[in-house]
Amino acid sequence: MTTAGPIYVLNGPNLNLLGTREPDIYGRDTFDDVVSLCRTSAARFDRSVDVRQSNHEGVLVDWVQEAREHASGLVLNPAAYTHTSVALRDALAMLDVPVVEVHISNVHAREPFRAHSYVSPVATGVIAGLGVTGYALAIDYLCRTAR
Ligand code: CA2
Repeated sequence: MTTAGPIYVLNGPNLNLLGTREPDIYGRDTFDDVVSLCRTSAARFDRSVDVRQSNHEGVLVDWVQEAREHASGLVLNPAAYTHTSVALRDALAMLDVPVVEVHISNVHAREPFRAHSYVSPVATGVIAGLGVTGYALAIDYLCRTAR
């Protein structure tokens, strides 16, 4: 029997600052709290996560390419690159594993430019507006479905 690969949890620009401002939109949890939440969620299924954050589009593209080889599933909060990045979308389109796009805030209830995502059409599913709980739900889904 082979062991399932880790679930990659990739986060885009500024999410390292989570919990330091705009608590009305993003809540009070810090990025470290998100890392702990992801680990706990996966551990329930005896699975592991690899949680990363970058402010750089090319780094995120590199990690998505790496996920093709090593991950059993991907949780992605592309942050602002959601609304701008064709490069990220193209990298995701080459993935064979399931991808869950997560947004802490409800992007459809905010400025109109946040309603469009380059990522959603190539994602398996999308969670938005449930706070950081969205990460736990995405990991729960991937643990139940992705091997
Ligand atoms: O709601 C989300 O998770 C977003 O992906 C967050 C992005 C935003 O550009 C998207 O439209 C929606 C922004 C991330 C900013 O990160 C923070 C930095 C400091 C405090 C709180 C959040």
